[in-house]
Amino acid sequence: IPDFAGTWEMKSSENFEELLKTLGVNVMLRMIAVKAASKPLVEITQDGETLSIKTSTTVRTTHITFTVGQEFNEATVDGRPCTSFPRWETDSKISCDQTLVKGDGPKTSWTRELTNEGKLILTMRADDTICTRVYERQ
Ligand code: TDA
Repeated sequence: IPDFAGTWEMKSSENFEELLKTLGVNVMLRMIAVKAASKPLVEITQDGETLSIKTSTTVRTTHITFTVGQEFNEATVDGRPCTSFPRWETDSKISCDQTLVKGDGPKTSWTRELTNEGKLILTMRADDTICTRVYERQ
């Protein structure tokens, strides 16, 4: 099992605003979100296949805890409650499909992968839009 634990800072981000656009977030909220999301702090603790991920920004802090293979509740990037199902896509990559608790919206999911170089790659997807963010340990 890969070790995701650590304090991570973001080194690059692609398509974050496009993702919000696909999710239907209006231009004013997008501006605020893009600025806030440019400097996230990600703190991960891990116990076996149970991960706890705290993501802090100036406008929103989220904290999720899940065990790979078990459903949990979280929210999509635009803040809609969803049920998530994380599973191993490879030895070092967790892939998580999300289902909205109510209403319809774009199909969303995320992946978190640890590379051989010790980087953490987060992807977030809404329909065909994929945002990729690369983190390194602080
Ligand atoms: O883990 O790097 C990550 C993603 C961080 C996302 C931060 C989102 C900040 C605020 C979003 C507000 C959305 C408005 C609808």
